[in-house]
Amino acid sequence: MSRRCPSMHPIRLVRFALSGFLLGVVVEDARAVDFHYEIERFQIVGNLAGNLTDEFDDESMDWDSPIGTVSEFDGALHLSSPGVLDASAYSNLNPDIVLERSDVVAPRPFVVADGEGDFTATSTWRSLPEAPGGFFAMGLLHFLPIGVTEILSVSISNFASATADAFERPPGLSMTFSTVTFDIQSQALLTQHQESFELDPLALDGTALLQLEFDDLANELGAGVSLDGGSTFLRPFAAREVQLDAESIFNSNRFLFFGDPAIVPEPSTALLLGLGLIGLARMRRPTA
Ligand SMILES: [Ca+2]
Ligand SMILES: [Ca+2]
Ligand SMILES: [Ca+2]
Repeated sequence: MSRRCPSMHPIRLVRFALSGFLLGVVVEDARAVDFHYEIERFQIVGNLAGNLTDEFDDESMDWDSPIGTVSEFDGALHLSSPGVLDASAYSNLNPDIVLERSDVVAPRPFVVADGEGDFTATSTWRSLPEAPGGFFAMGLLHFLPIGVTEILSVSISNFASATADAFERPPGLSMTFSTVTFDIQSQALLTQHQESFELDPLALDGTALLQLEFDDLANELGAGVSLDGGSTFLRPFAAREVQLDAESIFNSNRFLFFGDPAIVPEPSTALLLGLGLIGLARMRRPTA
């Protein structure tokens, strides 16, 4: 355990580990968007959980470390605006990316661990994200040695062209299997590996199921998306090797839910903004 971060108190390490991806740097920005994602249920079958479901039907938001706007009512967990504006999460991928985040961590009973058997984790979302920057995801956080945290996630995005370019993903509706690592202390994004697959809007019935499947023997995680209420799953990506912790050390092996629409100015907006700033600079010059 001490190899991970010998000088830090476990509680602080938890906070660092989660905040690295959940908080980032809060920025003032006028580009906030309206969004509202609803999770109908979350279920894990296998591993430590056995067969555990949260239907979100007790009107009590009892999940952990919420940021932005997270609430429970009407039989669902809601991730909605206003979120926390975050310009740092992908700043080394593209400095134009600002996320508006409403995120939350699944509570303790949903913890998993290496060596405890296969599992399938499935979340059911009531609607799909809307353009220009719609994005939601289910992820699994665990530690790598030497102060690095890794999150594997499956997501659905609906990006207009500028946002899609910034993320290096296809525009429109797509599913992405992503692995990111970040430094626990500095919270800097270290690596990102993502594969995306375009979704056919005609195939949708309005709901989306996100799934992560763990093969304990092979130590591999697979990602799937269902657009027909769970009858069939799209699994266009190869499973990825993952070395989960053998126990949940300092809150590792936790499931995370992200409602993080991305805000990237379209070129016309950026151009107008640029022209406006030039105009402002010229106006101010005589008095400077
Ligand atoms: Ca429900
Ligand atoms: Ca509840
Ligand atoms: Ca294993």
